[in-house]
Amino acid sequence: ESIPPIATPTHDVDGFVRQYLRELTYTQGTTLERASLNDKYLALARTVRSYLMARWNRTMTQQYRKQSRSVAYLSAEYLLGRQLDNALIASDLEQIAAEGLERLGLSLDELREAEVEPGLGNGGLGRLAACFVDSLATMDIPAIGYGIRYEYGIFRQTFVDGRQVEEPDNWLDNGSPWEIARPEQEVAVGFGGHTEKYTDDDGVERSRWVPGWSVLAVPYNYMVPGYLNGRVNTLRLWSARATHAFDLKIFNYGDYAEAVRAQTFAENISKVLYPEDSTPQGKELRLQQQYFFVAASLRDYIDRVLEEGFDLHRLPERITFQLNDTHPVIAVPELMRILVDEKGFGWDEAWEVTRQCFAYTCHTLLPEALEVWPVELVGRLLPRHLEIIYRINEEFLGQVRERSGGDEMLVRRMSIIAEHPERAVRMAFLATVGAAKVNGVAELHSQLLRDKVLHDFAQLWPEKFTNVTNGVTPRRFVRLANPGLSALITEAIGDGWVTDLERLRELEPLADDAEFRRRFREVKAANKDRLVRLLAARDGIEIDPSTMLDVMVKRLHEYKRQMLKVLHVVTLYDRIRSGELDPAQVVPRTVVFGAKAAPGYKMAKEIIALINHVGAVVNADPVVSQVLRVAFPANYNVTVAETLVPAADLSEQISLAGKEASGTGNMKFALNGALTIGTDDGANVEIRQLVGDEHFFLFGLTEPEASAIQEAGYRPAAYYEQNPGLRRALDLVASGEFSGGDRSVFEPIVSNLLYEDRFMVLADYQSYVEAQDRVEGAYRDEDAWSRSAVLNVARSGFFSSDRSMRDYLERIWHAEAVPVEL
Ligand code: 26V
Repeated sequence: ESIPPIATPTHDVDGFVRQYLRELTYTQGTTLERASLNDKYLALARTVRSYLMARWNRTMTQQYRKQSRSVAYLSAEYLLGRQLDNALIASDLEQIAAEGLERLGLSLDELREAEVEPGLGNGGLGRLAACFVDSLATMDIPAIGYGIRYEYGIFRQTFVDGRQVEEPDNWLDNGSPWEIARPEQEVAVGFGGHTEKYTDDDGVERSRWVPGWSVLAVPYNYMVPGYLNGRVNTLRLWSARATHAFDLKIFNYGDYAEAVRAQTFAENISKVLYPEDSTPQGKELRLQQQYFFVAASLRDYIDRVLEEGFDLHRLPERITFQLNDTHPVIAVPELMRILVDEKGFGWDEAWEVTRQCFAYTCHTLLPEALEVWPVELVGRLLPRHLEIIYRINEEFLGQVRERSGGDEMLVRRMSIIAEHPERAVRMAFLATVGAAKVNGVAELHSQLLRDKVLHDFAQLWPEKFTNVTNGVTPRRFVRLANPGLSALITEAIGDGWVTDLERLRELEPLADDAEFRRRFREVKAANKDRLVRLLAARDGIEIDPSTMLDVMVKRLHEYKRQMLKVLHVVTLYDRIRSGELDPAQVVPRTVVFGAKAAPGYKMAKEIIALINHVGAVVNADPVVSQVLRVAFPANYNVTVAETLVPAADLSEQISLAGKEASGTGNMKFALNGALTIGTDDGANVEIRQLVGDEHFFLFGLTEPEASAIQEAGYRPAAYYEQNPGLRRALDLVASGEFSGGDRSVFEPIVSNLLYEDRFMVLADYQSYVEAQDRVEGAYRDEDAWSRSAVLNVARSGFFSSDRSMRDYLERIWHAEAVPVEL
C-alpha cells in the first residue's frame, strides 16, 4: 500500500494560520494566550520552514539520483544573518505571513525582531560565504556548504567608557528552529598519537596513523533556500561531542570529575568562533577546529559517494572542494591520507586526484595575515599529516629545482616549510601547490597576488591563477534590506533584477527623470527614518534624518583606516570651533561608525575609544553639533547593516591602496544608492570603473605610489610638519581635548601615527580632506547627487554574487545548474 505524501501547507493565509497554530500547539506546546514572544517566534520560524521542507527533501532525493557534478564550499565562517526574513522571501510568504499573523493579533515585524542572528563569522570572509551559498541555491547549482556550528559566534560588543567590552554571544539559548541535528550521521575525528609503518597483505610497505584521542563530529543541517525556485541546498555545520568511550570509561572508574573534564575538553573544539584575526597563528585550538571540520566534511562527502559505488579515482569529475582562505587547507593532506593510507592508492595517483579536487581562494595581502602553523604543533596534533606535507613539499621542491636549474634561493622562498623564525607550515603555499586553481577576490588583488605574495608560484604555473571578483546577494542586501527601493525598481523595470542584477542597467535613463529622482529621494528619506527608529530603540542614539549620512562600517583594522575618518571629523570640529568655517555654510552630516576589534588587538581598541571620545565631545559642543554629529552604535552586525546600508548617503572605503583584498560592504552601499569616497583599492577600482569617475570620490595614493614611498623610506612626521591642518588635528588629539585633558590617553595613537603609520594615514590626509570638501559641494546640489546615486544603483549589477558564482563555475568549478521542480 502506498502512503500518501504529506502535503505542504497551502500557500494562502488560511493554510498559513492553520500551520502556525499547529506549530504553536503541538511543537511549542503552548497556546496563543500563554505564548511568550519567543514561543511565537519559534512557531513562526517552524511554520515557514515547513513550507520549504518538501523542496529540501526533493533537492536531496534528486541529488542522490542524478549524481550531478557539485561544489563543496569549505569555510570556517558563515556570517548568515537572520534566517526568517530570507526564508520568507525565498518562499514568497512575506505577505501571507503578515496577514495570517495579523489575523491572530500578532505582528510579523515584532516577531522578526525576536530572532538572534547566527553570527558564525568575523566579517567579509564569512559574509561572502553566506552570499555564495545563497547564490548557488538560487542558481540551481548542486552545492553543499561545510563549516563549524560554533556554540558562541562573534562576541557581542558593548562600550564601557567608550571602550570595547566583549560579551559572549549565546545565540542558541532560545532554541534554534533553523537547524536539524543528524546525530546518527556523526563521524569520529582523530588527533595526536603516532604513525607506524607496516607491510600489507600484498607485501607493500605502508604507513598508518594511530590517533591518540578522538572526538565525534555531529552534523547539523541548515536550509539554504533558493529564491522562488524549487531548490533548497544544505549547509552542514559540525558540532563536537566527546566520544562515548571518552567519558564512559573514566566515569566507570568512578572519576566523575575527570569524565566531565574529558567531555568539556572534547567539546571545546566547536565552542567558540575565533575573533582573533589580529593573531592568526599560535592557537592550538584553532588548528583543532580546522582539522575537525575538514576531516568530518571529507569523510561525510566521500562516504556518500562510496555508498553509490562511486570509484574514487574519478572524484574530480564529481566535486570541487573550494577552500575559503587557508583555514580548511589541512584538507589537502587529509584527502591524501584517506586515498593512500585508507583506500590503498599509490602516492602519484592519489596526488593526481587530490590536486584536481581542490581550488583555493586567497582573501588577503597582508603578510601577517597569511597562516603558518609551527611544525612542532602539526607534528603533535596531526603526525601523519606532517609526514604527508613533507613528502608533498619534497616532490614539489624537486620540481622547482629541476625547472630552475637548482636555484636554491628560489627553493627556499617557495618551500611549504618556512625555516624562520621557527619551522612552520605555510598554509597558503600548501594550498597553492595542492589546488588546481588559485584565485584572488578582486582584479587588483589577483594581480598583486601574481606580482607579489605568490609571485614565484605564478611564474611556475601561470594558468593556475585567476580572478573572481566578489559579489553580494541582491536578495538580502537589496530586496530584503531595502523594500522601498526594491518596489521602486520593480515598478520601473519589473522584478527580474532580483535574480539578474545586470538588469539594473535599465534604470540608467531614469537617472535623468526628475520624478524618478524625487521618488528615489523619498525612499532614501524613508530608509533614514527607519534607521532613526532603530538607533533610538536599540542604542538610545538620536540622529537627525535631514543630515547627510556618512557611514563607515567594517571590522576595525589599522589598514582600513578608521583613523583617517576620525582625523577628518576632528578637522571639521577644529575648523568650526576656530571660526575658519561658518557653521551656516557647512552641509550638516552624521558620521556613523560600526566596528568590532579583535579582543587582543590593542591599537584597534584604542581607536574605538578615540572614536567614542571624539564623538562625545563633538556631540556635546553646542555649535559644532548643529552641523556635525558622530554615532557609534555598538555591536555592528548583519542585522544592523540591513537597516544602515539602505539609509546611507556616503560610503567610506578608505583603506590604504593595496591592502583591502576586495571589500564587499563597498558593493552593498553602491547597490543601495550611496556614493563612495574611496581609494584605488580592492573592488573600489571596479566600482569606480563601472559607475564612472564623476559619480565616485577618489582620493589617495595608488598602490605603486604607496609602495614607492615605503621603499624610499616613509617619514610620516614630515607630513605633520608640512601640513597645518593635519598638525592642528593631531595636536588636538594629543592635547587631551577628547580625553578630559589627560594627554596620556591617546598618546600611543599619536606616536604611532607620527613615527610609524604603517598604513600611511598621514600621507593620505590632505587628499582625503580635499575629497571630503568635494563631497560637500556635490551634496549641496541635491538633484545632481540623486542622479549620481541612481546611476550607482543602475551600474552596480556586476556586484551580484550570482555573477561571482558564474565566474567560479566557468573558470574553476565547471558544474551545471540542475533545476529542482517546485
Ligand atoms: C586581516 C588581518 C589584518 C590585520 C592583521 C591580521 C589579519 C588577519 C586576517 C585578516 C583577514 C583575513 C581574511 C579576510 O577576512 N579577508 C577579507 O575577505 C573579504 C572577502 O573576500 C574581502 O572582501 C576583504 O577585503 C578581506 O579583508
